[in-house]
Amino acid sequence: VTTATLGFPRIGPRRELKFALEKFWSGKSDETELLGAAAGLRTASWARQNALGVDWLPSGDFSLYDHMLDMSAMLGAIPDRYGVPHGTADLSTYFAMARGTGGADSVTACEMTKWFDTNYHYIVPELHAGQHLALGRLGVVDAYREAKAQGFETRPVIVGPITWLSLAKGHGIDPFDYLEEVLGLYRVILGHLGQAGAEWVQIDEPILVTDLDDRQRSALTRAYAKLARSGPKLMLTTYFGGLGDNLSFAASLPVSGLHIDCVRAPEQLDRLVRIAPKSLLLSLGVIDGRNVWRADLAALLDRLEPIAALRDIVVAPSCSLLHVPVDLDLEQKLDDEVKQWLAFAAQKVAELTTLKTALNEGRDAVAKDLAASTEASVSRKRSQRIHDSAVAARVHQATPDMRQRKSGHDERTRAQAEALNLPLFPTTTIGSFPQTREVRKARASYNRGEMDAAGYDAFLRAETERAIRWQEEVGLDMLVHGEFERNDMVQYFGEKLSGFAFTTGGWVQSYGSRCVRPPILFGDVSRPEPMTVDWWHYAQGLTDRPVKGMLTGPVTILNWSFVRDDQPREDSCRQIALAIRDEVRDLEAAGCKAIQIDEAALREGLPLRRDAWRHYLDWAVDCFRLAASGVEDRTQIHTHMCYSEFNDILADIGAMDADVISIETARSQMELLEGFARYEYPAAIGPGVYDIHTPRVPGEDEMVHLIRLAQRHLRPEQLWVNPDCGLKTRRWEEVRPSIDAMVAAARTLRAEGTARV
Ligand code: THG
Ligand code: ZN
Repeated sequence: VTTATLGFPRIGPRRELKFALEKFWSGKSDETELLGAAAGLRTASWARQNALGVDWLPSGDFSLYDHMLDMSAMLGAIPDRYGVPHGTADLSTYFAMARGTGGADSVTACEMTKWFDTNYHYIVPELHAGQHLALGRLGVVDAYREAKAQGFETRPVIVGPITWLSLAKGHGIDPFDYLEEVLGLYRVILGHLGQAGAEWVQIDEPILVTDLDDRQRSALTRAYAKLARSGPKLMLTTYFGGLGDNLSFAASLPVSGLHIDCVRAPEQLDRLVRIAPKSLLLSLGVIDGRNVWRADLAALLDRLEPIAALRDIVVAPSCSLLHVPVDLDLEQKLDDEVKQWLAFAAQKVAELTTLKTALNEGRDAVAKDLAASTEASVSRKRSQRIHDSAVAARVHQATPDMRQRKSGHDERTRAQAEALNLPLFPTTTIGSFPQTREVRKARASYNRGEMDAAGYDAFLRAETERAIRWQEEVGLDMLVHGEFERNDMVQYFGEKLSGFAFTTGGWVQSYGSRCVRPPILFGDVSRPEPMTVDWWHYAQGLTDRPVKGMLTGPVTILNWSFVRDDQPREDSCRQIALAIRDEVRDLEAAGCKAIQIDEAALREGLPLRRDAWRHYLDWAVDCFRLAASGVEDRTQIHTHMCYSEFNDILADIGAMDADVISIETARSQMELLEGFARYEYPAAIGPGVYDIHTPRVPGEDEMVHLIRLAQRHLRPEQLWVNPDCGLKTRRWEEVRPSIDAMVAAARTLRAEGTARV
């Protein structure tokens, strides 16, 4: 028995990569310094995993921005607009693809989207008709050589061709038209790795855990027939779920090893062992790479010992450790009880070594480690901190009428019109305003204890007041307080709810240099006291215009947290929903007339397999309704959703029964609204009229144009005017003129509308 890791976090234990990248991008360091920092991180990561006892170290798992982008660069899949027709992507092209460039000859970045069902984003490969693919600089070969020179024998990692093609976007062509060309390049890459000395290569095909069509299957067959004879042995790696109906297909591909996810899909282990030929090396992903819980090692050994007696196996995390924080030992503020239940990347690697030793030498050889693991697992099962009978009873007693607004849309619309008295095409924003350097500096200094609570509070109040005054001046109709007091829309609520623990350094890469610190949902959830009412109250006290109450919805809090693995996700979600419901009612009681409950991550939480969608959507919508339905007809419930693909879940968005929904549509030119119209969506919609994901300031004309397009599909009374997402990542220099133009656009159309009447 040996151990492997499929990938280690790249950002470094203290986000060293983030700081090195941002220093380089801002011109304060040069390429040499950036690449030096990156090399230092790689060496440290190999040394650390090696010291912890990993037999199969990965190389090529590190990336300066994203591993999909690295693959695109190696295949020379560089869209024409970057102006390197037959060349290699140098560092500036690489970052231009990732982030776009500013200035006169600016180019837009490639699209970015979620990596399967994780909160990690990859850069979407683009393929055009007549595109020239050519071998680029082979970063993975360099990484393999670099490790070897330092005395580390590694197993290089690449994204597999069928996953790469399946996630690519074809412009006027089908990416699979490029199959043969891509396979030819993969053969060359594998050949180079073999020549450099790599005996094995890890080739990641997570697409195998999704529903495959015939074309993907035949492409897989074709690909592995070809690649199996390219030099190194292949460890075909699958993760994020079970192979399901693709299991025997995957096991029959002509590869030398197969990795499966035994955490998300433990049931596939026995099936695979039964059908896999002895010559196929099995790599079993038994340590959870998507969550932070310490494993119950004795229970795992019960499962693994009979298998290890029959054949050679590799024990591994379920997927790359990219999705968990680096090192639990750096946490100083987690209390000891919760801390002993957790394992971050480094601790997970150590767990693998314990498993391996027990399997090779017997449990006695690691008796102490096994006892500690069992003790932690028993302590977690029995802890008073986890089980709160009042919470369980409340979920159990939640009735159907708690999920139902008092009246239907028409009546609510009338009551809200009277309460709010808004013009046609009301203007608003999604909630957050720029988190400037000053805001972040004040928060950091407060967190370090340098600024006292009173000083920090005064600072936040001043920022909020400034934001309110500015919104009045610019003429927005429904205001927001700006969320200056919040770090992250999920973390903020996690810190206020019981049942959540939070880390000081538990960062996980979201995209490029951006990271998040997901809260850890460990126990039953309740709300000790109101979380947002004071800030809302303060902001509303400054103005006569309505200020929205701003909350994060239960499904998004759940999807962006590390969640319990000792009860179904939907049970945890209902508990969060009831806590949010309390907050909604408190806001209403304080006089708030419009409350936005964001479900940014509802769409992206969809299961990878279609047959699991129905169940997920049913409980997700149920949780939203549980959170939102406790108010009077006159109280307007808003929601916001990111990631514009909604056509396949429109009925469920309708079933959420919000009064106003704001969505991303600016980049798709309102196409999305066709679906809403066809579905006869009854409520109001704020289709984002400009894309906040770029620094570009939109003109009034283009927004007028977009709202006119929107009116082809929706009644004027149904339309709100807003940007397509929150403004926290933008600068005030961009926000001011953009919102100015947006308000002007709404006024232009209002005047036209009145003229027509
Ligand atoms: N919160 C959480 N997850 C998310 C988003 C979010 N996933 C999807 C999307 N939004 C990702 N977008 C971002 C945008 C900005 C940042 C992170 C994810 C960001 N992070 C700061 C950084 O890396 O410097 C740290 C933020 C902090 O101080 O907490 O800017 O909004 N959970
Ligand atoms: Zn959004």
